[in-house]
Amino acid sequence: MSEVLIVERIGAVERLTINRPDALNALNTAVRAALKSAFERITADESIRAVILTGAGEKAFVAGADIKEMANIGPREAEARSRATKTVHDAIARCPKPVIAAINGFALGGGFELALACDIRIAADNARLGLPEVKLAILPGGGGTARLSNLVGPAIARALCLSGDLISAERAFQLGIVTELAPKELLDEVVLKKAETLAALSPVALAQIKSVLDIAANADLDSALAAEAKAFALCFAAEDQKEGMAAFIEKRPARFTGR
Ligand code: DAK
Repeated sequence: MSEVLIVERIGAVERLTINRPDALNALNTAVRAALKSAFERITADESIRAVILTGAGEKAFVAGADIKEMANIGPREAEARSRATKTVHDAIARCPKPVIAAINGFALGGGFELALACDIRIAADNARLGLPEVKLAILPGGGGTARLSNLVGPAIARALCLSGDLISAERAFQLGIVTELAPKELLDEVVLKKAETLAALSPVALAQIKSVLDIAANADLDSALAAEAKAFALCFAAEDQKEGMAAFIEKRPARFTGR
């Protein structure tokens, strides 16, 4: 059996490719487990400074949770899957390195939710995104309702969740769901360039920014601002801050070490 997750290292960037192209990379138990352990490993590996998540083949990023695996389960099993899905999303959120979703085709249901758990979404111009769960008489149970509402506001989130309609990459870009579009054949190149740019930044600053953005998304303004002030101060305890500012003053590129 071929591996469900292809792992590649390109300098300080790790690319994870979900590899079930015959099932449009649908998320089954094996893929979820592989993703969780990959992100735990990446979190602990200082040499990895940015991550790309994408799908194998020409057609899909991820076309959702595996419907065939899910068709006959009961509520208990559904709850267990819900927990398993959350652990994957938590592993991405807790990973202190930036994670870019390279959306190379359909990003539907659990696949859209997986992309929403990433930090940055870049899509091929022919990609299609949506939450079609309602058409299967279920709901976006992997954070789709909440994360999408946070991202685009309740009106658009309601329209997408309740209709199950798919949207084009262009529409997703207009809505701010994806931040960049690339011609399909250039997507890998564009995403790798972005990942390499992020990988050259300070891991200390990136980790603090991720953590503070997460707090800002979930806390009241005072708590978020307090967390931001603490994280700002923490950056000044790191060598990277000295290096970044010295490099600016000396008009040279900075060499960040994460110390
Ligand atoms: N699961 C399993 N197999 C899938 C699949 C999926 N989600 N999507 C596609 N495939 C399979 C097809 O069955 C087909 O397999 P064979 O028949 O060749 O064996 C193969 O991939 C190619 O698909 P098509 O022949 O359908 O390709 P088309 O180009 O005609 O259509 C499509 C592409 C993406 C429009 C279509 O495949 C499609 O509508 N797929 C289903 C999309 C969908 O409904 N996705 C949402 C699934 S539900 C949870 C968290 C999350 C979730 C649930 C719970 N908890 C935390 C509890 C998420 C739920 C979902 O994502």
